[in-house]
Amino acid sequence: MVSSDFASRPIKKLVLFDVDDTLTPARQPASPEMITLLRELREKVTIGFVGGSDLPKISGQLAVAGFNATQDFDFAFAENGLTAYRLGKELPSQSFIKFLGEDRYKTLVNFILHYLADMDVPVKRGTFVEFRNGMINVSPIGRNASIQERHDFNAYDKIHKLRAAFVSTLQDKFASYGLTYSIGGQISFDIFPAGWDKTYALRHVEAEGFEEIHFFGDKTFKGGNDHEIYEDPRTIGHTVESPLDTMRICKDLFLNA
Ligand code: M1P
Repeated sequence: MVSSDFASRPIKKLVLFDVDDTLTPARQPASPEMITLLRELREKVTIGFVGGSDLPKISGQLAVAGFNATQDFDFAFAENGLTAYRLGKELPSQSFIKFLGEDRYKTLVNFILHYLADMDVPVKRGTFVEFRNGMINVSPIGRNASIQERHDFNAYDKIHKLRAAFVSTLQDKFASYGLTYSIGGQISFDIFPAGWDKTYALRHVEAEGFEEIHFFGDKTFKGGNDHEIYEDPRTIGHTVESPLDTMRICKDLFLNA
């Protein structure tokens, strides 16, 4: 039976969403129409997001028309669920640095910084390694890139596959560290302990007694950062092409059913 906190929803299902290119355009704000849909959905089902980014970035993208990411979603999972909220209250978490230890982290980040310094990309901006709670994020162009620079790098990397080569080098060099590398966005890749992919978030919801857990994501292909949770037997996965696609499927499945 579903937890009493969610018993008033007519449909006893949990609907989880990836953020970039599922709820919003990549690293950009949600549309007012998406926010309206999320509010309507929450009248019927329990809703949550599972994003790879950190909470400040996701909160900023969803802060449209007074929407609050941790209050207006039942479950808010940033960094794949390493930062987690249930009904506005923060849940206990683990950390990347505790998992790896300072010495191994230093060896890893020193190698990354040397590799980045030797890497030739059309432009370089700032913040090449972002240290987060549950992961680190590595960007050859730097996280301070503008929207146009992001699009340009993404197109360049589709041809030159710099991130894929970088990841492959790290996989070989640090094979004993127990890490996973995930190219989830346009300009960077994430590094986190094996198993701390988006399925990590499911441990926070599996005891809630939902009849079904749906997951919507755009990068559900093998190697994409939605793949593991999409394939997980605990979820019913939906691949979407855009936020508009997400809205269309949600209306069909949960609002107009
Ligand atoms: O879409 C999820 C990814 O979003 C950002 O990627 P990028 O800046 O490369 O577009 C990052 O926050 C990344 O950690 C995250 O997985």
